Amino acid sequence: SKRKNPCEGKGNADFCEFLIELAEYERNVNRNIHKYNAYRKAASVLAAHHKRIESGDEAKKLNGIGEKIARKIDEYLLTGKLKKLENIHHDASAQAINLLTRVSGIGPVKAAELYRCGIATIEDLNKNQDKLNHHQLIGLKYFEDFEKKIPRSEIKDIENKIKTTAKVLDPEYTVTICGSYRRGKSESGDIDALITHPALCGYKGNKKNEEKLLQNVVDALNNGLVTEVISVGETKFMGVCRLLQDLPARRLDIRLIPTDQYYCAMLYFTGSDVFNKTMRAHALEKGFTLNEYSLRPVGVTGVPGEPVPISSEEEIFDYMDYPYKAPQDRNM
Ligand code: DCP
Ligand code: MN
Ligand code: MG
Repeated sequence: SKRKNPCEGKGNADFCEFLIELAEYERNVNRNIHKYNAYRKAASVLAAHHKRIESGDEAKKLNGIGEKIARKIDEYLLTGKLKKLENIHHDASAQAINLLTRVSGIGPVKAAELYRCGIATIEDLNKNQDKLNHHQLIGLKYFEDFEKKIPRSEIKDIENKIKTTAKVLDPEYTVTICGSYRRGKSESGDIDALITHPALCGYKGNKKNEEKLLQNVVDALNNGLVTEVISVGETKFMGVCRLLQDLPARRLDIRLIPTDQYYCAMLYFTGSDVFNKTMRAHALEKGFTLNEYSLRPVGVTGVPGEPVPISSEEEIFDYMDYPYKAPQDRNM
C-alpha cells in the first residue's frame, strides 16, 4: 500500500521521517525509483539501529548510507531541518503531485498529467471525474478511509472471515494474509491475501477448475465482506472490503497462487519491499535468482535453470545459505 513509515518512534525516528519524505518525493514527483529505493533502504537501516546516531560519519558506517545521506544527517543535526525539504514544501507542483498520488490508482505519471490539466486538489478531482478510470474513482470515493491504518484486530477478523468462507466452498483452500500484518505490525495500510488450492499447480494444473478458483471465493465474499471490485482476473482480485457498517472501507487484494509457487509468493508478499531487495541480492550472490514465483539456480552462462521444488519458506533461506528470519524480523 502507499503510506509507509518504518520509523515508529525509535531513537532515529526523526532521520527516518525526513528520509521517507525524500523517498516519496523522488518516487512521486521526480519518478526516480533508484533514489526512492536508496532513501527507503537508508531509513529502514536507521530504524533498525538501536542507538541514536550522532553524526553523518557515524551513520555512514552503516550499510546503505552513503556520503550524500550522511551530509543530510549532519545538516539536520546542525540546523534541525533540511533545505531540500524546505524547498519541496514551498513547491506547489510537488505538493500537488504528492497529494494526487495518495489516491489509490493514481501513480506518478497520472498525477503529473492531472496537474498539467490544472488539477491540484481532491476537490479538483471531484470536479473532473471524467478524467479518472474505475480504480481511480474508487480511490477518490474512499480517499479518507484508505488513508486510515487498519488495526491488527480488524485484519484478524477479516482473515477469519476469508478463511471460513473459502473452507465452506472447499476445505482444500489455503489462505494466508501476508504483507505488514504477517510481519506482526500493529496496523497495516491494506490487506494482502494469498490463496492456493491443490488443483492448481504451475505445471500440472487442471485448467477447467482453475478458472473459477478465485472467482468462487470472491463471489462468496461478496455476501458481506467485499463491497467493491476494482479489478478481477483469473489470478488477482483487487477490491474493497468493510468488516462492519461503522468501520472504514479497506483495500483488499487476493491473489490465487499455484501450489508449487506458494512459498515464493508468501515470501515476496510478506516483504518488506526493502527486505525482498536484500534477499534477492543475497540469492544472486549464492547463484540463484529469486522472485515471487520461484527460486532458480543460475548457471555459469547466466541462464536460470528449472525452479527448485520448495515446500516451506525455511527451505528458500536454506538453499541460499541465509539464516532463517521469522516474518516479524523482516521489517528491514
Ligand atoms: N512488494 C515488493 N515490492 C513492491 C511492492 C510490494 O516487494 N514494489 C511486496 C513486499 C510488501 C508486499 O509486497 O511487503 C505487500 O505490499 P504492500 O504495499 O501492501 O506493503 P506492506 O503490506 O508491507 O505494507 P502496508 O501496511 O503499507 O500495506
Ligand atoms: Mn498491498
Ligand atoms: Mg500491505
